[in-house]
Amino acid sequence: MTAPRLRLYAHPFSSYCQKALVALYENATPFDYRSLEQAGNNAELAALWPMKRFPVLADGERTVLEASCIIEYLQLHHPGPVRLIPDDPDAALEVRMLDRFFDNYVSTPQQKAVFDAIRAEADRDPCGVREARAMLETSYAWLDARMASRTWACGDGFSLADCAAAPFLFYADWTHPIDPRFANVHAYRERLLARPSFKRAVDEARPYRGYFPLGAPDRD
Ligand SMILES: N[C@@H](CCC(=O)N[C@@H](CS)C(=O)NCC(=O)O)C(=O)O
Repeated sequence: MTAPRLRLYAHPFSSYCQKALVALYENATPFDYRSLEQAGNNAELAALWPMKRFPVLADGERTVLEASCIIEYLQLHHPGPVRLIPDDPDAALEVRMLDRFFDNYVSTPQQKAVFDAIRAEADRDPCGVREARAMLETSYAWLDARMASRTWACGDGFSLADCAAAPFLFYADWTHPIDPRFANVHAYRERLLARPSFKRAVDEARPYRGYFPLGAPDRD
């Protein structure tokens, strides 16, 4: 058997990597998982992308950065039966907009709170963390109203936006619990957790839960 052409540099516990993994698993796309738990793969990642952020996808000589762009790239060059970006340009715009929402207004404040906790006491930014937590509250409220009438972020079809929502809401709830009054967000998060592609990513990340700086809750 020939080795898959695609190489994904990723860590199973990373939310952005899970976002790309969900897309790969949705379409059962063959790829070589270059786990960053293995030191040699970190050196390869650094050679491809000096920022050393992950995930990074390599396809032959081509390097693709950023989880959203990886998902776009997969649909263009390695499509499968699940269309994560709709063909209709207007529907695609809505999907990309929600993808940006989950990245900028859920993941970014969630990571702010987590990374602050691993800084030395003197370097912490309590005001920034308060602002991040307030942003998460606003995001939960906005999303709750939106999800009252939808199964997935953009309606009936699972999309790029749901690939983002799954890991970002997963860790956001661990970091800044979603209030029970946001029942539509909780129900959406549960649907995402039940989706086989994301369930697989969550299960693969289980051995690393000890890495969560705020302490992983005993659930999910
Ligand atoms: N904008 C990037 C963000 C990627 C990112 O921040 N990944 C984290 C892991 S979840 C990372 O690389 N952390 C290591 C570091 O910051 O050095 C994307 O959408 O892929």
